[in-house]
Amino acid sequence: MSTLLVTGGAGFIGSNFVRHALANTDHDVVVLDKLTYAGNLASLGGLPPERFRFVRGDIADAELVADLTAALDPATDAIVHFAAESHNDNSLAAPRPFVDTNIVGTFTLIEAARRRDLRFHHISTDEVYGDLELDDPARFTERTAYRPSSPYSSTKAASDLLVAAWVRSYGLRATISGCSNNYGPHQHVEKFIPRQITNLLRGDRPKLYGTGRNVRDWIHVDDHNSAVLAILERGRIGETYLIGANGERSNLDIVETLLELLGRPRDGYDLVGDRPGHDLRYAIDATKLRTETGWTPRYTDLREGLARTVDWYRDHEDWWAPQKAPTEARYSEIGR
Ligand code: NAD
Ligand code: TDX
Repeated sequence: MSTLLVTGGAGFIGSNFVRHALANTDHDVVVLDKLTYAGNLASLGGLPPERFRFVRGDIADAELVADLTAALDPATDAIVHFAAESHNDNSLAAPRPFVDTNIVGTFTLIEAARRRDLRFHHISTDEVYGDLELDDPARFTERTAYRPSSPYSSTKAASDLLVAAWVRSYGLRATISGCSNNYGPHQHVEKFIPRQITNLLRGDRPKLYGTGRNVRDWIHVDDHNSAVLAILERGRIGETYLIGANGERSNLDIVETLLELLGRPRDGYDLVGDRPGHDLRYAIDATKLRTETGWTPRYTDLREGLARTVDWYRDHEDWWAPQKAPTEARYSEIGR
């Protein structure tokens, strides 16, 4: 491959992917991003202009998408599709943009990809499978039935089904990956870990939904992105691969670790109201990805990964400070 068209490349995972791909492969990168509240050009600063181009626009804009894909070579190039409305709490408050971007946007891209027979990789999430009981020995696999809970996860599930149908009916050369919860630099402060880190850095208290017992399976964003490259290079067309790094922790555990890393008392958090429909536990079995592609995660020490993430937010207040007040204003409107 020589050029990757990366949608959502100004967001958290997409911007880390662009850096990762430019540093670790020979691909050039074109980013298509609408720059919603979640997109930030500052996350793409300092990239080599001879290998990187930014285009502001909507993935649901069929004309723009046709223009950009006309420039791609089906023999060598690919679309890597990260763009989405990604936050569950926002989806509960206002679901419409999730339908427009996650469903209609994905439809627009796969229509363009099939017309030009372009290789397509669709980024999805473990949330399409709903949740697990805390004591369930099972983890999600590629064969788990879809059972999404929120407007966010149901629109991601719908987009997965569109891609799978385009593979079967039109021969679209696509793969799908479903990853667990990511953490790392450049994540918007609306999300759990950066919200708590930035609260602590400003002298405020972390906010835990419900009782804090919900479990998420954490993976460093660079491990997610190395897995995406492994799937692009070695994944089988038509297949789904789950990405996870055995990082299950309760939300309370994460908050206690952050409090300790920042030298605050272990009980220095607030319990706030719960998220409606709040998924209890996610857990990924990544055996298929590991055996078929040989991928392994690099960040296996979550405490160490969190410590580095705290350092990043401490050193980059200029990046996150403008997001903080509007984000907390949205949370106070919903009482969390
Ligand atoms: P994010 O919200 O940080 O970034 C999304 C990006 O997409 C932003 O730059 C935004 O401007 C852009 N965008 C939104 N609507 C657009 C549109 N209509 N056209 C063009 N660009 C648009 O999201 P993220 O956390 O980086 O997630 C990226 C992808 O990974 C999503 O598909 C998400 O479902 C998936 N995912 C995320 C996680 C996680 O833990 N964050 C885990 C698994 C999967
Ligand atoms: O302030 C908070 N307090 C809290 O207890 C926030 C923002 C969240 N939470 C809880 C809710 C969840 O149990 O923390 C957990 C993680 O919350 P989010 O960061 O909102 O992530 P989640 O809802 O698990 O979804 C994430 O992982 C899967 C991403 O946002 C999705 O894009 C991805 O698909």
